[in-house]
Amino acid sequence: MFRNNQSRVAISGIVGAALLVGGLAAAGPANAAIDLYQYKNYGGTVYNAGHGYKPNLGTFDDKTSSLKVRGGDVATLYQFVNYSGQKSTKFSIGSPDLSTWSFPSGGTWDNRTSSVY
Ligand SMILES: [Ca+2]
Repeated sequence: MFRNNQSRVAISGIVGAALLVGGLAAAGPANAAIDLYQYKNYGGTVYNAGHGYKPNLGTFDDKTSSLKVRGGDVATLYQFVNYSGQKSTKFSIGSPDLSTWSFPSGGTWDNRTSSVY
């Protein structure tokens, strides 16, 4: 009986610590996430952009062709790094095909994204 109580206390302590760490790490709602995809219809390589705040996509620069936005996050795409250049509409669900979103200076948003907020 004593042993059972001891392990119960230990387990609830671990769960409490994990919840605290998760709360501190998350900048948005739990399970919220922005995923960028290399091809339309969420195909090819995926780049997990977390909650956004990605000023430089590195090797994924100008590669995004579709995106998913989950759990209450909102994603704005930018033409250049550091949230500069043209910016997209605010995507709250995402888009299966960025070639259907026209770019202000001509063409589309396909393969144009360099940063995500
Ligand atoms: Ca770009």
